[in-house]
Amino acid sequence: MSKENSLRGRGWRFRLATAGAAVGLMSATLMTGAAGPATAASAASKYTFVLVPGLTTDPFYITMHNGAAAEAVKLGVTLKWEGASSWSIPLQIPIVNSVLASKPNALLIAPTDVSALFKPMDAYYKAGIPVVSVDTTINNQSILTAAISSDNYQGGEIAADTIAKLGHDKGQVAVINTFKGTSTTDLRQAGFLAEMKKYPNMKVAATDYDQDLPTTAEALARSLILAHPDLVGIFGTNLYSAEGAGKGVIAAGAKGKVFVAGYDAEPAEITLLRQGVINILVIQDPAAEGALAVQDAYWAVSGDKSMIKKSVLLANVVATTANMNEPSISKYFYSSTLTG
Ligand code: T6T
Repeated sequence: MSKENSLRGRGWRFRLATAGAAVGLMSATLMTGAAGPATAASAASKYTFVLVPGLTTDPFYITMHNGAAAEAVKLGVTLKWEGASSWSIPLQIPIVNSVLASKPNALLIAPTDVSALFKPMDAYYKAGIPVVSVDTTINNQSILTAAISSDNYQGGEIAADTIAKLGHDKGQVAVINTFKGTSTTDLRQAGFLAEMKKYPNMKVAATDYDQDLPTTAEALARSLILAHPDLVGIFGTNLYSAEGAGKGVIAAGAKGKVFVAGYDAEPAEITLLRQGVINILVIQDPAAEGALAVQDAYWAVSGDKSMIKKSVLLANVVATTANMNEPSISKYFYSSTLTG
C-alpha cells in the first residue's frame, strides 16, 4: 500500500505521553452541555456528529468512543454512536448509508475496508458533510477532512525486533492478521515483514488471517506450532489475534519457547502479558484518536479550517511484563465500558 509512506511522510507526529454491547446494531445518542442534558444540550449543541466504529463490542473502539464523547461535551456537540457488533463490510455499509439520511454535521468513521467503504463515504463528501477517518482509513483519501491513526507500520517493526531479540535472531516466525484490506493491520504486517528482513537467520513461515476471531487465531497458532518445530515467534496484529495467539501457545505448551508480540490492551491480553505468555503489547491511544476526530470535525463545521490537523499519526506505547504496572503504561489500558 503506497499510502504507508505518504501517511507517515505527511503525518503530524504526536508523542502523547498516550460495555455489554447490544447484539447487531448499536446506536446511542449522547446529549452534552453544562445545564440539564436535554434542553441545554440541544440548544447548545447545534452540531451532531456520528461515530461509526469498526465494531461496537471491541474495547479499542469503546475507549475511542469515550474519548470522543468527553471531547464532545467540551465542545457542546451531540455525539451519536452507530455500528455493528462484528467487523463486517456488508454490515457497516448499510449503517453508513442509513446515517447519511439523518443528515449529521460530520461523519467520524473507522472503515472496515480500504476500498469497499469509499463509495458510502464519498456520498457524504458529495453532500458537503465532512468525513474524518479515525484508526483505519481508505486508499483514496482525497474526500477526507482528516485521517487520524497511530503509527501502525512502526508498531509492526517493534514487534519484529522484539521477537528477533527473544528468539536470539534465529528460527521461524508467523503473523496472525485479521482481514486483508484493513489499513491498520495491513501496515502492521508490512512493517513486521520489512523489519524481519534485517534478520538473515529468521524466516517467515506463514501469514494467516483470523477474521478478527480469537478462537480462530488460537486454532491457527496451535497448528502453526505443530507444523513448524523451530517456530520462535508469532505476531498478532490486533487484540483478538494476540489473545488467540497467546491462548494457542498455552494450549500447545509452548510458553517460553514461542514468543508472542501483540497489539492493543484489552483485559484478556493484559492477563496473558502478566503471565508472560504474551511478551510485548504495542498499545495505541484510541481515546486521543477519538478526541482529535471530534476536534477536527468541529473545526471543519465551525469554520476555522486552519485548525484542522489533516493527517495525524499518534505514537505507540510499548508494554512488557516488566513495565506493565507502571502508571505511565497502565493508563493506556483499554476500557470495556461505554461512558459519556
Ligand atoms: O487494533 C485495533 C484497531 O487499531 C484495528 O484497526 C482493528 O482492531 C482493533 O480494533 C483491535 O481489535
